[in-house]
Amino acid sequence: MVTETTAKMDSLGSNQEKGRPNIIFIMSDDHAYQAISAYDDRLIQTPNIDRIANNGMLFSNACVTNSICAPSRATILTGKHSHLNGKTDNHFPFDTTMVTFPQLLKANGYQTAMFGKLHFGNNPKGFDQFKILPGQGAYYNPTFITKNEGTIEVEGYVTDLITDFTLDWLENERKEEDPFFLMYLHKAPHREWLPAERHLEEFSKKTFPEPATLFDDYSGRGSAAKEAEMNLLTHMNWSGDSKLYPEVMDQLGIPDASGWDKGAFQREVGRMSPAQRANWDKVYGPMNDSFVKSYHSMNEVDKMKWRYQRYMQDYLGTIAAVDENVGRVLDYLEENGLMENTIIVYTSDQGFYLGEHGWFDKRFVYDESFKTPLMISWHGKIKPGSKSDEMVQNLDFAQTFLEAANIEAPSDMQGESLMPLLIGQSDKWDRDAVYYHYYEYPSIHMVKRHYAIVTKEYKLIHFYYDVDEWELYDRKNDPKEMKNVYEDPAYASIKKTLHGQLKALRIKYGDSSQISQELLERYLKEVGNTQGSFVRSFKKVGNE
Ligand code: SGN
Ligand code: CA
Repeated sequence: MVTETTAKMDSLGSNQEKGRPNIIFIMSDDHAYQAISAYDDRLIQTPNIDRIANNGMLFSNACVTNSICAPSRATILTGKHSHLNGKTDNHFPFDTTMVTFPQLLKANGYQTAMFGKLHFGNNPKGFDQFKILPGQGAYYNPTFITKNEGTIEVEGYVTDLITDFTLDWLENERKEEDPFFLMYLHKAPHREWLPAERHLEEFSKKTFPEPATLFDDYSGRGSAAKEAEMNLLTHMNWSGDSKLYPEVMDQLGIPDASGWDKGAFQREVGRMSPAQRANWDKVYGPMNDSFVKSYHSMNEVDKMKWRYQRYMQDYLGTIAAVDENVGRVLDYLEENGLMENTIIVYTSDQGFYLGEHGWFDKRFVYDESFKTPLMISWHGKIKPGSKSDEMVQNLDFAQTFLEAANIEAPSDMQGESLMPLLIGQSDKWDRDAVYYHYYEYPSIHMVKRHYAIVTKEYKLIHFYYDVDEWELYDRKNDPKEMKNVYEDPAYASIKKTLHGQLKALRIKYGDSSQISQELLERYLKEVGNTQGSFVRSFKKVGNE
């Protein structure tokens, strides 16, 4: 019997074989869609990233299955939800026995390379070449783990260096005769947000509009939002994040509440060469001086406003370098005739809070962290300037790329190929709900374990483990997600329908209370239940 795939593979003549597209997967770390001008130009202009949207399709409802770094990457590479690929949180290393789509691309004649942040606790499989950051990596003079040269220390700024490696591979290592798959993975704009020297001054002078919910008191939500430790005023590090010199904290009597605030500053700023440090001090010295002068007259509102501006200056400053460097890569592709048959993706491992609900960080299924930027261009296949509001997920990349490369996807992958949407056959796309599950708790930022179903109209969430709370949001009428309507009688029938749909989705994806329980026990055994900024212990309350 001839299977569909064999037929597909047999029908590929050598010319068609050559016609298989190259794929460049550009992903930044923690890049909020609010900070890409193709989505929203109030905070920053990103003309180069926007080129991908202008040449292709912009997705306004792209989302992740689990809003945290390494789990998102594992979902991307395996095409499976966290409970099946095993990478539920940042603590456990990736299970390298999992099949990933780059392995399949490589086995089918693709050249494969990865540069930048992976965060798996082990090296990637299925890559001809890689230079990756150990763990989170550093902004200044970072270390890289390489496939062929062991560990190397490189002088320079991380975003520029990852791009240098990428361009060097395209120019000097890539063979013209075979298609390639390239993962170009930025560390920026991950915490502690250190912009490149050339952007320090420019961004330190900017003032940014505040989000409407900066002073959210979480009154319309349950205990998960109230107990999370992501607030700009109360949980951000003064030195590590807001870049006060440690001695300024001492001088002003600001305590090191997290226990690693000053250490975080030293870890990053301490890496700079004397010349880099001198440029840094030129900008951050005066900023520290003026803060010392005004600190004692500032009330809590003033402090929150100051911290928001400092946060945006540094966070967006790191994005300026990402945008410039994406431009370098796009220019190279254009100048070398590679735009013709290359799929270019720009995305992030998840979204991020830029002061909405008073927060930074991610993890929640609430929109700013659940959604993620996504734009894809492919000359001649995707209509330039097109848009999609379909609920696509990071779960879908593996099957999309395998289909583009004419390779049959393993039957246990759980996504959907985006191909119908990309080529304008949206009638062949029928997903109406997605599934979400976050696990890393108790841990830094203290976002409780939860799972959810999300449709275009509603979001039904269950927080479990040390609580047993449900939340329901009306996404159309309450887009900022300020009011949990779970107990509102007006939503009784919607609630019932969503519960049924959630149950069906969990069965479809193979998730269950039993699996959650096993994963919880694994976590508590290995990580403990006293993580977070402050030591505490937990009593299990809710069955999920
Ligand atoms: C670090 C950050 C956290 C962040 C996690 C996970 N603190 O611990 O704020 O949530 O990484 O981020 S830091 O001060 O050490 O940077 S993730 O992108 O890797 O998931
Ligand atoms: Ca991340």
